Amino acid sequence: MAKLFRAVILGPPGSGKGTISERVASSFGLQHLSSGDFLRENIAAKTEAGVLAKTYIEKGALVPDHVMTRLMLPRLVEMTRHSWLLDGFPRTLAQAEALNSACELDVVISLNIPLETLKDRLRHRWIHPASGRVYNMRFNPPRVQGVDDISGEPLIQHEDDKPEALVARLRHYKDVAKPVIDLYRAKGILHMFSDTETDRIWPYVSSLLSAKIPTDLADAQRAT
Ligand code: G5P
Repeated sequence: MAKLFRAVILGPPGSGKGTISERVASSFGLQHLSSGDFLRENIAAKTEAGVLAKTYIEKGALVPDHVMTRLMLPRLVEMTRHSWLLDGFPRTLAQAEALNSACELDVVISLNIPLETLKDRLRHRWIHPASGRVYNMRFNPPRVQGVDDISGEPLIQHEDDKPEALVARLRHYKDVAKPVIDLYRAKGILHMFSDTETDRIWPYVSSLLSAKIPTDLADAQRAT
């Protein structure tokens, strides 16, 4: 069997992790595993972890490490036969160490986006809660202000995209991300990309992955 490929994408809230991950999934066939999506599924299903996580997310705070590792690691065990890109986990050194003990990573992509760009993007992000469709009032606006294009239902802002929570998230991100970035740099698997636009970062991410992912694996992943 071809060697599997495991990657992580790091970056502050609004840095484009989700957008780039979707492109990686469709171009290279990796499974996109998003800790934020996973948390939102648990919140919607009112699981014990979801109910607990909601109180942190609404404040713009990180969900405690023991809750995150208990949610994420079993999910990765289910994926032992797949190549994946992990988006949003690990966020802290404790999470990175837990991930280390569970699997070996091939590549870590780190997005380095100016603070003003992040604030601007997230302030304008609205979602349709039932479908998870995401709009950006500047980048990707709905046809009618405040209303989902398909269902006609109202759009809402994530609690953690509102101004009070947003500033707390961005400030905290830098402090907790530094030791994680240092760890992966020391392992020699960190690749950092700096720009204000996802479309300008994407070609570099794409060529990195083209060089790192074996061709037979990329073909096999697309076929599954
Ligand atoms: P999430 O869901 O992981 P965040 O806060 O890390 O959420 P977010 O906000 O989803 O990340 P992103 O994935 O980095 O951002 O970026 P994105 O969604 O692709 O893009 C952001 C916006 O910018 C979108 O509207 C997009 O259309 C737009 N955009 C993208 N590129 C461009 C561009 O080039 N130009 C412009 N103009 N716009 C662009 O986590 C949510 C919460 O869950 C908890 C935390 O509380 C977190 O806050 N959580 C964890 N807690 C502890 N440990 C963990 N591991 C956790 N994981 C999640």
